[in-house]
Amino acid sequence: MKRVLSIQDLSCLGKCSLTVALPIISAMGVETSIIPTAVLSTHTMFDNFTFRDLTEDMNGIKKHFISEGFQFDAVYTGYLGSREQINIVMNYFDTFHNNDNYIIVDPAMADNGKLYTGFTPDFALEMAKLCSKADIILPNISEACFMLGKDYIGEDAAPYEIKELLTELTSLGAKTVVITGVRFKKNDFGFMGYDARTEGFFQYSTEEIPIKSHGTGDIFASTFTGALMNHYTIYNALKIAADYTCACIKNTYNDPTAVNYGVNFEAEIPMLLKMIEK
Ligand code: PXL
Repeated sequence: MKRVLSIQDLSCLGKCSLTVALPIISAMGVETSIIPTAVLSTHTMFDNFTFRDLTEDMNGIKKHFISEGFQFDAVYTGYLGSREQINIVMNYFDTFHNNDNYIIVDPAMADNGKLYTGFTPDFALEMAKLCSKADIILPNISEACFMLGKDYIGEDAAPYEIKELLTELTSLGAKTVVITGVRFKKNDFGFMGYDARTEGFFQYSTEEIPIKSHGTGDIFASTFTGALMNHYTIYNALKIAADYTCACIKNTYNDPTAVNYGVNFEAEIPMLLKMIEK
């Protein structure tokens, strides 16, 4: 069985980061080890959330993993709480990266041109350093702009502008860069990517569902990681992630009882398993 290590926060309520990565990657038949970097009462879109920083535990966990000789088929990171945590995670990459595994970074820190509560532009530049050590990075348009120290180009940026971001991000060091949340035209929403080895661009889109919700980037990145571990190519794993994320958002849109702080990813897990023939 493949084994993934996911490093991100544990938000008690809110359906994001580890509470999304664990069920989705596990459901896809992949062992999911975790490093919870912090425990929050909710994700940061709620007011008055609590935040228990677990930075102090991160090095001890790594040391123990090394002493046990644990290896991972992928290390996947999402939301990280501080520059110090980013530095520790870089160290995890140095320790656990090898020629046969993947380092996947979702630099979860911004949306709609705004950094999440508690983050500064300096934090984004540190995240860019983390991305330089990854095989595959999955920023949205806001995160891409912040990491490049550029003005936000907006959600309706033209394809040539996205392509510019992609090539600039590739020069940071990742082999495959994928920008998520790209609107190709009205009602047509997806990702655009660049493979530095083939110097080729690629893209894929699904129908755009007219609601925005938290945690959808985490659903996309987790599903991508799980599909990659199920031997899909990078492009096909990204397509599966886009189709599943779209199905989750659609399910939520059609559910009058749905919550407004996350999407109904649980209800679409059977559909995901069918897609990967499990
Ligand atoms: O979904 C990204 C995410 C992860 N973790 C925390 C967050 C967010 C987005 O708001 O607040 C704590």
